[in-house]
Amino acid sequence: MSTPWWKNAVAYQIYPRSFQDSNGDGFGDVRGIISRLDYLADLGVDVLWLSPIYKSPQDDNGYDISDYREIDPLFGTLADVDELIAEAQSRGIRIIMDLVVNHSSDEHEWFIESASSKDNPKADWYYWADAKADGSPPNNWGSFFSGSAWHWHPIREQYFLHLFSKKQPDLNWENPDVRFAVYDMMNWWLDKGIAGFRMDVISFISKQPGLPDGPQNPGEEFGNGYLMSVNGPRMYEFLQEMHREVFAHREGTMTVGEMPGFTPEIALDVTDPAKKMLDMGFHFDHMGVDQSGSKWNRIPFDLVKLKAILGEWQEKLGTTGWNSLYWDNHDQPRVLSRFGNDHEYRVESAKCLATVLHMHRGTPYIYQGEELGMTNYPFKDISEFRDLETLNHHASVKASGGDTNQALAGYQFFGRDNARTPVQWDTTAQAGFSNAEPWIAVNPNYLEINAASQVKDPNSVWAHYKHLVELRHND
Ligand code: ISL
Repeated sequence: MSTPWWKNAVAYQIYPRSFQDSNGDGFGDVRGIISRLDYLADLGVDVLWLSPIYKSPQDDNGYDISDYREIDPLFGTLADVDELIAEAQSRGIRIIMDLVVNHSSDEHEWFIESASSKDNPKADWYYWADAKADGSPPNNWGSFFSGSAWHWHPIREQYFLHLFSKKQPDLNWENPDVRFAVYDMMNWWLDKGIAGFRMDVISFISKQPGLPDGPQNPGEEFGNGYLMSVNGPRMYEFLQEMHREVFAHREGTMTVGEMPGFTPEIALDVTDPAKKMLDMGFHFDHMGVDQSGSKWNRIPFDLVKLKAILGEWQEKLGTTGWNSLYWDNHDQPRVLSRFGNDHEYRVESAKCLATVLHMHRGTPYIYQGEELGMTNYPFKDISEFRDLETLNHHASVKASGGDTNQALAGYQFFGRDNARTPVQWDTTAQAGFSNAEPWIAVNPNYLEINAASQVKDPNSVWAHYKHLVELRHND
């Protein structure tokens, strides 16, 4: 078998709402991406992963999808996407879409029907359960976005499960109708000419049968629903079925799972081509080296530990499996501010981190702005944050009388909004991102850090990334 194209490729993640605004509404959009394709071709990247642009109430910035076959008007139209695919292709660039099918939006017609009664045709497309005798939720799981993972639905008079926000009900993958509706939609997108998918929290699609309580620490309000829903007993089966129904009869596709709970052992199975699941997956091991307990609790960065983790993944996946390599994405703070020095050694840190990542075996991912050495945002106040994870957490700390100042320090360093500020294109107003006020503020350091100055500077962070991309191609 010939080597798949993605083994010599570099991927670039676009978070569309913060990439480039073309219509002056303060949100990035598909036509904005089209207008920057020459920049991406110049950088040399081979494949673009687009964070979700489907129709969505935008509760979680598009990770809550109400129609998988429509584009949200915020981002454009299906015709714009067709044009993007064609324009990218003419520059030798492929597109992969974000596939968010562990959950949908509560405004998806599937959920609306499912919620309408206990005996409609889609009654068990989601996880529904009666209240306990005292009216409390069916189990002790907490949501990743604060509060219980269960929400009471007044029409159906039952609780539904949501591992993420209450506007992101979990789809019931035990039901084959759900799975085949998803495969059908995936085939529809691939027929349109996209190259594949990044699969959101795909390691959560198989839950522990019976949804048992998770272990609960004394004094904690909720039990650990994560352990009861990650890497469940049917995960391999579902991924293999998906492979058979969607990818087996196609050439040249690419799949990357976002895999909380991924271990090198599981990854070796999942990415072994002979096992026909996924091409690669994102693990989180290296993202935990400066956290302890909760994601907001910072401990000193441990370089030795980081090296050990990266080394272990290289060794254990060996020549059978395949790694996804990343530092930044839309859920992580900027790596430069996190593991590097984002002031006097900003350029050196950015180049060093880039070199380390791109010299590993696997497919490297560049997150928008990483190639410019963009940094965390100097957030001062909770009012500057937009992310529901941060806002929900803040509300729950406040409600329980906790220390909101201490919590703010966590958001300043680890908050996802750090990576979601607009791309800094040039020194004009709003860094060239938009001619309106953006949905989230531009980092004030855009006068110093921007694409326009770096593309013409042979010693810039951008030039360094371009070299690394070239090296990968000449490998
Ligand atoms: O950033 C996190 C919360 O602390 C991660 O745990 C994140 O929620 C997890 O990586 C799953 O992320 C994906 O699914 C979420 C969405 O909010 C993220 O943006 C997405 O990447 C729910 O769809």
